[in-house]
Amino acid sequence: MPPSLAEPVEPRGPLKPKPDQRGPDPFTPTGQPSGDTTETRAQGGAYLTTATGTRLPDTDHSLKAGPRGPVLLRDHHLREKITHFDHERIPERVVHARGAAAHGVFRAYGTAANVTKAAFLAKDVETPVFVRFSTVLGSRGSADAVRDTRGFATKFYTSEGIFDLVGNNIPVFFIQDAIKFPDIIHAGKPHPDREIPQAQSAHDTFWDFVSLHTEATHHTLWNMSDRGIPRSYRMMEGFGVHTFRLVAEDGATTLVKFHWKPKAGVHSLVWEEAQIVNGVDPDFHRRDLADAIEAGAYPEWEFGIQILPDTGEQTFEGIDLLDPTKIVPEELAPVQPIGLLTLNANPANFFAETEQVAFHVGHVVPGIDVTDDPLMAGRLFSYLDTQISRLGGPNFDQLPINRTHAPVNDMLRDGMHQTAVHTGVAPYRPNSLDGGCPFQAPGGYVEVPYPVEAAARGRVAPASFDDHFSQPRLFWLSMSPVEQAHIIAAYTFELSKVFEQTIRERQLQVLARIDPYLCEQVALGLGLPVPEGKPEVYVEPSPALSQVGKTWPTKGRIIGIVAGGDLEALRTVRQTVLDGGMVPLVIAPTGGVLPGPGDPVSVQRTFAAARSVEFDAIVVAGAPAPGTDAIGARDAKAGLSGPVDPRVSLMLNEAYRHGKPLGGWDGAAEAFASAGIPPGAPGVVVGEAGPAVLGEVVTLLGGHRVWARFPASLGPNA
Ligand code: HDD
Repeated sequence: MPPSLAEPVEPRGPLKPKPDQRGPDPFTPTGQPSGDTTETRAQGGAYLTTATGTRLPDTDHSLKAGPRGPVLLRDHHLREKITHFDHERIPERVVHARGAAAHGVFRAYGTAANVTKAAFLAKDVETPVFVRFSTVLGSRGSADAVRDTRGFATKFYTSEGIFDLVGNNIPVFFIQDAIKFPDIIHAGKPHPDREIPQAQSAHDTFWDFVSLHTEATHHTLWNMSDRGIPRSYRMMEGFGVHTFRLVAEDGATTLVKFHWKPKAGVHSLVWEEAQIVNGVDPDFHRRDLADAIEAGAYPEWEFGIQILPDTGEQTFEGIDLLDPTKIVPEELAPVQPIGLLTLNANPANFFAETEQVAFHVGHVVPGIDVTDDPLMAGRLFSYLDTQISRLGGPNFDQLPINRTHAPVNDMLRDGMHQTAVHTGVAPYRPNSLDGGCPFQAPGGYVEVPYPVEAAARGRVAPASFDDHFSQPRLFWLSMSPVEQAHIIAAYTFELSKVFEQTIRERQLQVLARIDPYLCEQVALGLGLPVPEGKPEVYVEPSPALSQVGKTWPTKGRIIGIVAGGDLEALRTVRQTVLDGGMVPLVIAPTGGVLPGPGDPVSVQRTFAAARSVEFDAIVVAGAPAPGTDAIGARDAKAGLSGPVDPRVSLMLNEAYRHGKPLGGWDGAAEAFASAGIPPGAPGVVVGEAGPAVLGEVVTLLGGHRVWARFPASLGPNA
């Protein structure tokens, strides 16, 4: 029955959770199945109660001494309601405050079983997961599509305890030692005096720091590349960043780097598009993830490892594996797939799950160990510490989203927000009163007895950590010409927002050490002299780092269809898009259904609400209706004659400039012309009405963008 517009007057039965709102199975705080099989949502019941379950007949009026009299202090319901509201917020994460998350499942291929005894990596084992994606710098309400690193944190609820892989979409980090973390974050956050700019690096303090602290050069270069503005969380790679140590059943150890490879491909926005997105839909990535899961287009990643021998030096082909500013190129050590991650359920409650989830690098399981990377050492301290302040005490592991699926028999007791009712009298060891329980567990987690180098104590770093430029050069040389052009534009944009000229000049000196052409072009854009300096090292490029030139599945991509005269062709194209696993959105002057013969076609976007950034490709299904006045739908007129609505022209113009595939028929050419698109432009398909045009558009979409439309870098390395 369709919902009524009037306020309901009768209570209804408890609401069942939607299938995709199921959280992890309920477990008691001590890890035993709770036996709680009720499937009601909180607030699912019919009648309002206090927090302690007393039914309430009125929540709209305070208790007063008469209709015009004072409110009485004895009104417990008023005070409970307001007090609880006053305390609804918890401190946002000091970094990665803005995020979105989803539940899913990880299925292991078994291909890692020879290098690790981790039970969840054995063949065909399925493990529930919760994944939270995030930006780093912005606060909780900031926009999604800013230029920034993205967090990619995965909680595996394994049978042996929780494994948290707290990674990013960029495989290197700004700093080599955790003691520098407050410095880089203070530099990147808004200026302390006016608290601007929000969620961006285009400001003085960021560039001041990274231009002085050159170990940040590699990460900053990735941020300035297209990786800094992903198209979707679904279309990002993920990296564990550090080198980890795996332990096999026989005790043999292997060093590995963890990778997540998205099945949908690695795609990015273009900069102007990202800026428009942040105004038009600040929740772009959050919405995209939730919509895709709700539509059944489950995002998937293959989990992979680069396997590196655990030699005493902990280097590979001259690359220091303890230095988190370095990658190991895939050409030297291919990523070997070890499992598949599928995100298949949205959180039921943002606060309870996405906000309260607490990751910790120290949550590892038998078969996985950390290394002596000094960045990781500090993280092993920081994550536990931050949860205590953010979640208000040491019992955050008992929150439903953080609960392990393995039985818990710890001797941790009491503390703020303790929800377990521990039994037994002897939370100490040794004891006899509880029969000696819990006993120490044979076969439990044992840290690898890795020898510690005999050296004098000191605030020191290995000499290899001084190499800050070989890998930035490697990354630059691995980019396609169009990606290089984007990097040049990004540095030019960001540095043009820097007020202090000395900072800009200093950063140009850094760029000169990456590549002379990059430096020269940015200097040109800034109107500054090109500094002395040149790259000091020769490196081989790594083609695997480029996002351009491959073909990817188009499942889950969004096709805008501008409604035109031929409804039959529109219907066919819409259905073909759906059949291809993509999302068709019909765009028309007004909402409702399109006028015309045959089955009704619903409009998803009006001209007033549509903007190019929402679509991966656009099809103009015949001459678009001229639309309405610029304000809204009031004066909508049927009929196809008249000038193209300026909002359609703008939409096509933007989509064209952002390299999106375009197609159309019967009058579409005029619409493209009205958008300033030259006839015969690359990636603009005009032909017979129907699926043939769509087919070509979808083929182009497989390459993500029509790269030929972008001006390419013309430098000597292009
Ligand atoms: Fe961190 C959160 C990733 C270095 C201290 N970090 C946080 C999150 C991600 C990362 C994805 C968000 C987790 C979530 O969704 O809840 N961090 C990284 C990566 C790093 C890194 C890939 C380098 C390889 N982080 C790092 C250092 C420190 C921290 C060196 C401190 C010394 N990170 C934190 C934190 C946060 C955090 C303060 C904030 C909220 C939280 O932990 O739970 O502890």
